[in-house]
Amino acid sequence: MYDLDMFMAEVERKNPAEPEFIQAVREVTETIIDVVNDNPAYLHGKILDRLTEPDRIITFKVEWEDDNGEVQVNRGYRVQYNNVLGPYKGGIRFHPSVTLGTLKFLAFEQTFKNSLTTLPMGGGKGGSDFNPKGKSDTEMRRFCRSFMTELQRYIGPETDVPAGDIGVGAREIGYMYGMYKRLRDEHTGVLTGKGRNWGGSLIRPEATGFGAMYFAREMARTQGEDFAGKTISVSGFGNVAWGAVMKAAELGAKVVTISGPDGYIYDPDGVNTEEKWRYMTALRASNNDVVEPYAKQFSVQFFPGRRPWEVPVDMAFPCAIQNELNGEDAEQLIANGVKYVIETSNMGCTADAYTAFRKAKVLFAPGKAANAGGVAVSGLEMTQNSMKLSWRTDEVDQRLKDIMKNIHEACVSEGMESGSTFVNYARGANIAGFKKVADAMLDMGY
Ligand code: 2IT
Repeated sequence: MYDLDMFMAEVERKNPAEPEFIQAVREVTETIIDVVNDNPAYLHGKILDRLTEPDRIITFKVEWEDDNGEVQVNRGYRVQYNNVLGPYKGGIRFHPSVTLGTLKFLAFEQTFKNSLTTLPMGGGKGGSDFNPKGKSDTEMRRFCRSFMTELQRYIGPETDVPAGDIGVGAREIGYMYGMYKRLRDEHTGVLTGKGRNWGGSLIRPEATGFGAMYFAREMARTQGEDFAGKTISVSGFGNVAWGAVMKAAELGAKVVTISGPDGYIYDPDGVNTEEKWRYMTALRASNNDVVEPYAKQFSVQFFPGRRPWEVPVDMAFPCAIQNELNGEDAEQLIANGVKYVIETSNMGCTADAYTAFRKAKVLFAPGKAANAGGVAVSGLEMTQNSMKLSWRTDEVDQRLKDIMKNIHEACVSEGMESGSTFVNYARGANIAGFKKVADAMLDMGY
């Protein structure tokens, strides 16, 4: 039998100074430990011990030259967490907060998320502490090329397929793909999030935000409510937030906030026009990491240094980075009557926030379920690459919708509390994601 406290003490001992990894492991273990303890095969197979150790961790040096001719050194990583369901699959993050612990937590989450998509993908994650803020296009290119010079040894279309994440978008994927192709002389589906003309899937850039909205619509339906007409707060202003605001508008809901490290903007009419979406894209592409100019451009209010969680809404969508919504933010949202929280960033809510939502019976969708649309369309990109063909927009979108609906159903079937319509989505997602990975591990032995 596993004892939660004893098990977690051991995880903490083995992974010192990795608080996010420990947080992610605890959140999953808490919700599945009874399922494990009830199953002799999981116990005999030491499944929790095996799932909390990544298959392989690679770290490497990334040397590059900045525009002043100065030599710079960063650290690159790839965490190949688990490949029982398919090749390692997960994004690459370039952000100054990146540490090995961050990437271990992301790769751990990715393993269960990818399992939920039902597509054949294992879990991985990579990145660097490199900060894209203020970097020129030339610097980005030099860094990406240097990063791929090392990474290419460890990846391949049937081995490990990276994609974008924070700080890595279409441009960076392009530079990395170019370097891979040059070094290996292969044009394959080794990365996803590629450009349209060279193997990328339609809808991939928007997929995470679209998927989160499809998921939220299912949540509302389950409560007998209409998604249309809901007021929504979104944090962030990158790719994910962008897809989210566009799909929310299309489905008839109103997003009233977006945010950056500098603060948030409040747009009471909604971020709901082509012009506003285009402006968001231009802001992000500027590499300045600020949203304030949006407020000036569209004559709306900007709240410097504040987070959007103080605005009263029906639904909140953290779309920026881990632990961006804390216990106090959660209490504020609850006091303002929030009914749904859809974690669209990976582990966007702190453990305190998560506990507060659970106590207040707020419907809380964890990132591994709600944001799985991004990696799901990456999986569809891999399929299209393997078949050497390209699906139409409506084909990809329909598959994305079906996948999000299936994930929602899996969460409901494992997480609905008997005698009520309340769904513990975190428990549902963890159990559903875990079972497939665990069963495959047992099938394959050790
Ligand atoms: O967190 C994520 O799921 C991603 N950054 C997307 C990963 C992918 O392989 O598309």
